[in-house]
Amino acid sequence: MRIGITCYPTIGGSGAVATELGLELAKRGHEIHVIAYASPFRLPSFAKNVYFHAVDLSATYPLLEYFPYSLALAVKQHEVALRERLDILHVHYAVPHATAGFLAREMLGEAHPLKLITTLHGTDITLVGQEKSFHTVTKFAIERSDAVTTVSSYLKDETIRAFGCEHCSLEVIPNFVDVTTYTPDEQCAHREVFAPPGTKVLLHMSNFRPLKRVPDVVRIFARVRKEIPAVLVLVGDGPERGATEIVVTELGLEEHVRFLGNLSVVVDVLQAADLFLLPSTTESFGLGALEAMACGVPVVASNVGGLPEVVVDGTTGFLLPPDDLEGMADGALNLLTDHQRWCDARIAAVARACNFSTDRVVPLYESLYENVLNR
Ligand code: GMT
Repeated sequence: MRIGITCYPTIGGSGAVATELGLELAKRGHEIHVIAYASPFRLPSFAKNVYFHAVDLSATYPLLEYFPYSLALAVKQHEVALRERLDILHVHYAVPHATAGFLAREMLGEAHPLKLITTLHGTDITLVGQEKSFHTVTKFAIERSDAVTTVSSYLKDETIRAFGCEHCSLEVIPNFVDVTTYTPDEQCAHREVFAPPGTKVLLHMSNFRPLKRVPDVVRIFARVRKEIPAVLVLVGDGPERGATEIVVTELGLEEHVRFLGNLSVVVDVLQAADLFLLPSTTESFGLGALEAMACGVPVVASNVGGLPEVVVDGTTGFLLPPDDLEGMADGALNLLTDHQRWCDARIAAVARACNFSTDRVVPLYESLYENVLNR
């Protein structure tokens, strides 16, 4: 199949999933055309069967105080679909990608029947899509997609609750992880970069948006550090970086918290960790938690959204109410001070991650594409 993929190129779960899906489909012989305003952060410089097309954002005119990204995207999607004879256009994150995709498909008309698939990822449904400025057009574009997927059952229910979507069939296709790359590494050489022997490594990875509650990650870590030697490694960057640095200073933890910033390859850092922290207020799936689990890292997280579909409370880690920082610190200590319990959680985490392996999940997308094309 010839498949167009649109996503945000910036660091974030939806761009990661879209790119990994494209790369995996390309390995399976499909031709992939990534259409985005910059090359996605997980796209390597060259991959067989993968082509990148940049959306042209260069137009300037005094009247265009706010650049119409959606229109520029629709034009590029239309152009690429026509030239590359795409069968499928698969857009990730509904706002505004589903609307642009709808426009591109309508512009092509019946002479070139392009199928539009929309994958809903999270705040496109739970926050941004519900904004007054976006709600009706997002609902319209979801309903007019040829197929819609959500990354968890929670997100499917939330889509129906917030948008109705009486006329669309929503299929849950969970996020996935390459369990041949994301594996535990018992001899991880990176560990000693972060922590001397006998010191535990706690890790958080996100785009530091307020809903990720990164300052609270530091507060949980502070409680853990009162009991055992530990360091906190923070991967990512974003609006809450400054607030997080302030909390680190207030708690006198400068020596024990490492900010690594944005990384395009995270597996070796995950392999160095003993525990992954994710106290988000909302999380439709939690891709970072899944990638950590595949590397044998137990997770302590909030019991919100789709996280219970990924992390098994009491087995692969602990899930607690988002405000229960004390409970999360206790959960972390419970695992980090009992070696047998931590080993059991590590094994269970790896086994759980295998349920979301690339080999299991990517064929679900291929089947969906085939069904849509045969309708
Ligand atoms: O929806 C977002 O906030 C953005 C998106 C992203 O691009 O990072 O994150 C969502 O999609 C990820 C991939 O499907 C999920 O793992 C995240 O849980 C989800 N984020 C939220 O629901 C907050």
